[in-house]
Amino acid sequence: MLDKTWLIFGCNGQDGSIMCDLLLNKGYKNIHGVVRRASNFNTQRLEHIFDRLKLHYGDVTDAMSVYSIISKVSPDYIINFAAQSHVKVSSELENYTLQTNTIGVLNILQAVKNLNLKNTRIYQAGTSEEYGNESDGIKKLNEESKKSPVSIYGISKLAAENICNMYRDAYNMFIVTAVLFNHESDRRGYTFVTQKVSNYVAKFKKDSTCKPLELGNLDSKRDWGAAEDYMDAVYLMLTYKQPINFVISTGELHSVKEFVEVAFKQINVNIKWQGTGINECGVISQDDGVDRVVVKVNPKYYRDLEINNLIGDSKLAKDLLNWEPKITFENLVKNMVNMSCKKI
Ligand code: NAP
Ligand code: G4F
Repeated sequence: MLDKTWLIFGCNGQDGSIMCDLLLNKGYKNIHGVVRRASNFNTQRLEHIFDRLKLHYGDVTDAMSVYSIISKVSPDYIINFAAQSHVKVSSELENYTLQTNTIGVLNILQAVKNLNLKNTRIYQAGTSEEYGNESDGIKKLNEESKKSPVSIYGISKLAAENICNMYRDAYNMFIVTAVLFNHESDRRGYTFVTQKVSNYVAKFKKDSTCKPLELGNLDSKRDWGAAEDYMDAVYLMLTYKQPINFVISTGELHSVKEFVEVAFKQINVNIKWQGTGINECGVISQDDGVDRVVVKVNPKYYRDLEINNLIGDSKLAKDLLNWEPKITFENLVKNMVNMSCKKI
């Protein structure tokens, strides 16, 4: 088992780097990763394990490079984490998002099919963003729920999922497209809301006179889990006896405001909310009795179409994989803030 070869597209991102750690900790030795050439170092998340990985330059939009890497490595497992993964950015980089997130996957599948790698198992990173506004906050979304994406990102991922399902059925390939809900860690990119807030709280702790944090929709709610738990689920799904598109989530819903409150609580700061809409702000009480604004709304962070509630039901993963999240929401926020404080 431990002699199996893994190939991870997007290995230097949040999930890719955590997956590399997980596989190394399990004792796998043949772990290949694909990174894009950049004008500066882009492998910071892999620094601690750099010498234990076999890295290749590549880009999922470049079919030739994808084919040539897969042909050279002949992997037992392929994980495709490569994506333009930012929902808001997908409204500005529409074609690019579809090229990377949809055609990129097709390039991987075509290579595996054309190379006749019949035993290669493939994981494609699906997302709760594919559902769009199908939950009212009460209804938990599962494997059967309708998908009606409201962003180019969601559309690109749903198209990728459909292509994967078609390849799985038509060519009898082992392909899993799991639908993972939001998952976070101290390796999260700085423009996602959880890391943006955690990083700000750490800055505020160091210098409480810093400018207020600017956020978009404070009322949207997400089912935030810990990336480490979710990578355990990816491993279980890929090594399960059959390919099933599981939903991976915590089943808990929290608002952006709540995330902010819990994050500030880690440094013993109590946030109160005042105003409404774009005038809403998070304030702290000061000794002189005057409230000070530390969080305010900047509409530039609003989405064209927002998903108000995203909450999942992972009963199937619990029943078949015995997977359950271990890290609570409070501990996730605490870990992210603590790590941000250490980095600053
Ligand atoms: P991430 O941190 O943004 O990582 C994305 C990775 O893809 C990075 O390594 C990035 O490399 C690489 N990449 C981007 N475009 C590429 C291209 N054209 N060719 C090759 N590599 C490319 O995202 P993540 O949070 O780890 O998420 C991993 C995957 O899961 C993504 O597909 C994401 O859409 C999906 N997903 C994430 C979540 C979540 O909450 N985190 C939930 C559901 C699904 P660079 O560093 O060069 O940009
Ligand atoms: O952190 P976010 O940008 O994550 P989002 O859009 O839910 O997408 C993440 O999760 C998806 C799974 O559902 C992944 F597929 C995707 O790749 C990515 O990892 O935003 C979360 C919420 C949104 O409702 C957003 O409108 O936070 C709200 N928000 C409020 N202020 C903000 C901000 N989001 C960002 N990025 N920046 C803000 O200032």
